[in-house]
Amino acid sequence: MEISNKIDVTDSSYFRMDEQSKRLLKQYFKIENFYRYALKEMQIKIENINDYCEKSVAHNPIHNIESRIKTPVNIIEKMHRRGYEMTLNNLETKLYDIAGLRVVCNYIDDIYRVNDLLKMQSGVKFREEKDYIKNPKPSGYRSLHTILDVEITIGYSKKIVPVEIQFRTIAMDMWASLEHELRYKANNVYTDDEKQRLRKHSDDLYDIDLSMQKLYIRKSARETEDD
Ligand code: 0O2
Repeated sequence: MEISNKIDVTDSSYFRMDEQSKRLLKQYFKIENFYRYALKEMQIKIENINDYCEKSVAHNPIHNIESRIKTPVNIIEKMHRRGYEMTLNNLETKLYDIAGLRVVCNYIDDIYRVNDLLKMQSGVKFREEKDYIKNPKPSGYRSLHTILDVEITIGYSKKIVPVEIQFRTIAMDMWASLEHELRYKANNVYTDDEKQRLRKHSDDLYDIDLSMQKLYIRKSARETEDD
């Protein structure tokens, strides 16, 4: 069965899916490569920005980049949760995070610099931005989410493909990774006390981010004076 190459057929969520969802996944798998190519293109653009910064200001803003395609089960879950009809057109025009990159930066300023430079790149078009650094989620989650459209051609077909880029510092990434592990893997529901502790840890890490950035700015200023 064609679908078995793309999905873990032992995943019980797949068997529980209604026929419309299964049909949608079959259609999606035919265009999935557009999302893969969009990820690659966007990642190269981001790596080039990192190189540019290293050469122009002797500083690598990026610590590491991760990429992922949303799992088929999560795509269907999001379509259901949002109440969208299970059509390929809805999937293509309403889900912007099928292709996702996580860009972990060294300092908060680096996030905004790389994001600005990325939005200026040729071949990408800005769609939307959610700034959970300036406006953290009540959980304490901090990141800048930017959605950019990139035009992808495969053979004779062209598509405009959205890519979600999550920018975070190392500290924000540590918090989000551990919180994700605590919440999802254990299927955990937090008590009020645990919620407060998680929020406080996020705020403390943000203070550390600000302080590390000040140290970096001071060091850079000293180096400029020495020149
Ligand atoms: P995955 O596997 O990374 O896709 P959504 O929740 O997706 O329906 P929306 O508005 O599209 O709603 O997304 P939002 O809240 O802007 O961003 C969702 C993604 O941000 C999540 O993806 C996480 O990667 C991250 N995120 C948002 N809030 C939290 C949080 O409180 N804790 C952690 N650890 N991460 C968060 P998914 O959905 O987890 O899945």
